[in-house]
Amino acid sequence: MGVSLDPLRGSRRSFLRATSAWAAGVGAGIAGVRPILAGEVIEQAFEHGIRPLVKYPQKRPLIRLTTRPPQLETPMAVFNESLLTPNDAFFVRYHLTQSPPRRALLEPDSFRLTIAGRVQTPLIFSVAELKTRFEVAEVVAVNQCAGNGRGFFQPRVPGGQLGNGAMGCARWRGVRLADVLKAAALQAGARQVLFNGLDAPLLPQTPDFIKALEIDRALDPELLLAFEMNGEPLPWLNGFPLRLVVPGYYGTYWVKHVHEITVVDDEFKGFWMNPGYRIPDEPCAAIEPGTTPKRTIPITRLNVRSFITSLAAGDAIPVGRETRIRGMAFDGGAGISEVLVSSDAGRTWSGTDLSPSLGRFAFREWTTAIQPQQVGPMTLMARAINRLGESQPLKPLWNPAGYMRNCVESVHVRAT
Ligand SMILES: Nc1nc2c(c(=O)[nH]1)N[C@H]1C(S)=C(S)[C@@H](COP(=O)(O)O)O[C@H]1N2
Ligand SMILES: [Mo]
Repeated sequence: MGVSLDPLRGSRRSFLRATSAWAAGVGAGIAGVRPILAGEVIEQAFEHGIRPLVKYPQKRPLIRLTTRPPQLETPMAVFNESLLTPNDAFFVRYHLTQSPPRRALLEPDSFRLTIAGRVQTPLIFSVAELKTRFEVAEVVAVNQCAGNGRGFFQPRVPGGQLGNGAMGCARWRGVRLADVLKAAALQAGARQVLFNGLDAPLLPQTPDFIKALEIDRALDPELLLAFEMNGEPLPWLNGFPLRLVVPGYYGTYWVKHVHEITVVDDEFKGFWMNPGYRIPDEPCAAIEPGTTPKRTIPITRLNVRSFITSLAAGDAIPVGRETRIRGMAFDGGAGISEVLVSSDAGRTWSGTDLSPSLGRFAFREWTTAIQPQQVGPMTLMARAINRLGESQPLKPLWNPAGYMRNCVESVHVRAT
């Protein structure tokens, strides 16, 4: 492949040009937020929050957190563009320095998926063989990093200082993991299923990125070995040619470039399951800020979140006239039942209109109108409730890894 992962070695013209396919999705009467250009910087709303916008292969300029491995965040304005996050704007998260795997390892001639361990028939497939051997299925689902919003934690916590752009919603298409496991025939006593991708650590002492799912979860027909995202092959940086899709679970389980599936009869203790990606075994995974949890468990399901997407901090809206606003909400699969909006910093709340659902794992659009009565600053908030009656706390919760932020977010605008 002639593409370089170093943006400065990439095409200078595309590096400098605005690449936004803006405005297409900005619906009737709802204002948009301005597009973002490569070479600019943005500032996240926390200390040390200045980030460059950088263009990577198959991506438009995104918010760069780290270079090795590449970690890119989606600018919030993208979530106002369409409910399905475009592939070229979808966030990128890797742990290991040798990421993404070299393109040559991923091409049809070399890439194979193996299924081994506690199975009666170990199997090996190319992606083309998976497509012909198994039924193809689809799901619209949110992939969100456990650490999305970590940069807002107070007191601050170590780890990638992310704003809220480490999330996205896409239509994933692939074969069911359950069908593939059944074809391999599990042995009695199978307890967990491990997933390994082709990315590798640079140093031998760095643990490889391997994730484990309990056998019942792995056999859930919702889970896919996906080869397509929004009708296209997966982008290189999002797992080409095959990734695990675990609807309702945090992104850490959505192993990219997955090439080894291993069934085991005990509990896997690898670094990325323990001590990595664990939350306090407490309601809402929350403990007293600055303290250490007594007991931890692996992180699993997304909690309820919602965002205002049509307005950004500092925007002006007219007094005495209706402004239509919108945003989206999601949860771990119960489904959103209601989204409330406040335009007075949380003193009073009113309902919004929910657009038709794309499925219980998807971003759900909401819209409403607000009408400022007087000139001055306004704090807008959205708060979602799911079908289980779960909602979002008004004040942020805390845990030492900076996971699962889901408090009500504020957008500070001016009525003029
Ligand atoms: N092979 C591999 N898969 C991986 C990771 C990784 O480091 N290597 N990171 C995981 C984490 S923590 C997240 S949040 C998601 C991010 O998916 P994306 O990069 O497609 O947005 O990928 C997951 N799958
Ligand atoms: Mo993540």
